[in-house]
Amino acid sequence: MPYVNAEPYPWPWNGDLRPENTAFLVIDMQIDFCGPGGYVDQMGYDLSLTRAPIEPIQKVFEITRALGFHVMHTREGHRPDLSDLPENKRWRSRRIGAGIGDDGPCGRILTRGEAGWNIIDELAPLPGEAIIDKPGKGSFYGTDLDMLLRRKGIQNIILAGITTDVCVHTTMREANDRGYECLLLSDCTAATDHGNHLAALKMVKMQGGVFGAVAESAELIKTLSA
Ligand code: C5J
Repeated sequence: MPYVNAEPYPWPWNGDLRPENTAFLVIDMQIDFCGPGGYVDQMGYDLSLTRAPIEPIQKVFEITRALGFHVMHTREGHRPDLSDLPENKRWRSRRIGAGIGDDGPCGRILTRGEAGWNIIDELAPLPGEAIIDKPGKGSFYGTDLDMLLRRKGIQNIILAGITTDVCVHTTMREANDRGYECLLLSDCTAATDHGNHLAALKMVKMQGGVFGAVAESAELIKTLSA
């Protein structure tokens, strides 16, 4: 497969892009982040921003699933007894009116098993696709993601989901440090502030691609369709 037309370099660095060695990792597309009554809505942010990646991600699902790429999903959330919730994280969320573990319109906010914690129906995982439950922003901390990726022989990670500047960026940075070759799909990710989204994309592209590369999903689809 040829390279994806990405910035700041054609991706992946070595041209070795195959379904067997590449994961499409979709981060935190949960009701809590892009559904009415969820965590992001309770904080008062504009849901149209975090819902914008839904359709582009659906299109990438179509082709990656058809070609047999590894498709993986993450969910941010805490145990019902909140034993994995740092006190300061809870305190800060309560301060902004969306206390993690507190009752909200979609059940207890960011709590495993509650309605708001589910991945939205539009992007529901298919049977056999790995789901990583994470207590933090990064997808590696406190999870078995790295073990799954290594066992599957994955070298490349294509990232999507929300939010660009928080969970997606933390995951991309950690993946990059672990030696994975990362591509962030600019229209398949979004932030609660559009300026932060743009800044997060720009950060990836500094220093020759300090965390990997960035491309629009149409460029990936073009490469995979060739
Ligand atoms: C946040 C996330 N923003 N999925 N979580 O708290 O980015």
